[in-house]
Amino acid sequence: MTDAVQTHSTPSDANAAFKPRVFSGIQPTNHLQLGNYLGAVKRFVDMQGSGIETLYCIVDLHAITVWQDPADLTRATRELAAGYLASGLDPAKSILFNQARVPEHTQLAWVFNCVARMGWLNRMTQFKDKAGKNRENASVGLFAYPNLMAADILTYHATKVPVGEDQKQHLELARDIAIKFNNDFGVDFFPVPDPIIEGVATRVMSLRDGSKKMSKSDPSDMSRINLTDDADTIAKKFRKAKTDPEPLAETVEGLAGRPEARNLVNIYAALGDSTAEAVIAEFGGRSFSEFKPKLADLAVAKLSPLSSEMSRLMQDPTEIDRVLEAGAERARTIAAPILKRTYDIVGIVT
Ligand code: AQP
Repeated sequence: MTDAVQTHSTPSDANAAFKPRVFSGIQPTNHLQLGNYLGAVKRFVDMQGSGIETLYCIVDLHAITVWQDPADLTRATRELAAGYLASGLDPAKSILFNQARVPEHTQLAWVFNCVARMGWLNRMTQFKDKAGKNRENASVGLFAYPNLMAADILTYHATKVPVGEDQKQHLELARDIAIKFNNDFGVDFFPVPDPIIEGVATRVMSLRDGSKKMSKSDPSDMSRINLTDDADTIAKKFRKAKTDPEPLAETVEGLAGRPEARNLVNIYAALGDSTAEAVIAEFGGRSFSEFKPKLADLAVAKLSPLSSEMSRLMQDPTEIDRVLEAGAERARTIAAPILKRTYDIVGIVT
C-alpha cells in the first residue's frame, strides 16, 4: 500500500456506477438533542421519501468509545430508536437498526484500520476535542472512530450521507479511505460518498455559548433542548438562552458577529421549515423578550408530539427491539456480500 494522502476532488460522476443509497447514524448517548433532530433526523425523514434506499443506524459501538454506563446505553439505544420512529422514520420505508447487530461494520473497519494512515487520524478535530488535554488516556476506539464510521457507510456502498456540519471532516476521511482502497488494489469497488450538509440548521449552537455546538454530552443541560424535555423546560431553556442586549437585527446580514442571536433565528427557521430571511422579516427589530416566547411556543408545538410519541413507544421495548432486529437482518443482506468481496479483493481466504 502507498502512504499518499488522496485528494477530495473526485469527478462528479464518480459514483455513477453505484446505486444511489443513503446511510447515516447517531450515537445512543444521553438524550437526542435539538441539533441532532434538526441537523440529522429531520433530514433523514425528508430523504426517506426521495425514492432512494435509506439506511439509518444507531451507532452503539461508536458510543462506547467514551465511557457509557451499561444500563444507560441500553436505555439510550431504545430511546433513540423511539426518537427515529416518532420523528417519522418508517421501518417499511427505511432500514432501521443498531450497528452492533451487523458485525460487517467492525470487520470492514479492521480492513480500513489498515488502509487509513496515522497522520490522517491525527488531524481529526473531534478526537482532539473529545480527548481534551489527556490524549494518552483516550481510548484507542476514540482515535479509530472515523475508520469505523467509514466502514458504516461503505459496507453498504452508500453514496449519500446526511450529517451536520461537525461530521464534515470525518466524511472527508471516509472519502480518502475509499479512494485509497480503490487505488491500492486497482479496483473501482467503493463509491466515494458525498456528505449532504444542507439547510439552516447544519450547526445548531449551545444555548449557553454561541461559539460551541449544541451537544448531548455538554455538562450543562441548559445548553441544549432534549427531545425528552417537557414544555416548561423548553420554555425555561429558551428564556434563559444567552443573547446580547441589542434587539434582533433588521436584516440577516445584521446578525453577523452575533452568534447567539443568529442561532435562535436559525432554530426558529428550521423548526418552522422557513428561512432566516423570513424570520427576520417577521421579528427584525423586536426585542428578545418578545422573540424568545414565540420561539419556545414553536418548539413546544413541534417537539411535544414527538416526545409524547417517544414515551408511548418506550413503554413497549420488546417492539422496539423487534424493529431493530428486523432492520439488522435486512442490513446484513446488503453488507455481507460487500464484505465478502472486500476480503476477496484483499486476498483473504473465506
Ligand atoms: N449541534 C448540532 N447541529 C447540527 N447537527 C448536529 N449533530 C450533532 N450535533 C449537531 C448531527 O447529529 C448527528 C448525530 O451525531 P452523533 O450522535 O453521532 O454525534 P455528535 O455529532 O458528536 O453529536 P452530539 O450530540 O454532540 O453527541 P455526543 O455529545 O455524544 O458526542 C450527526 O449527523 C451530527 O452532525
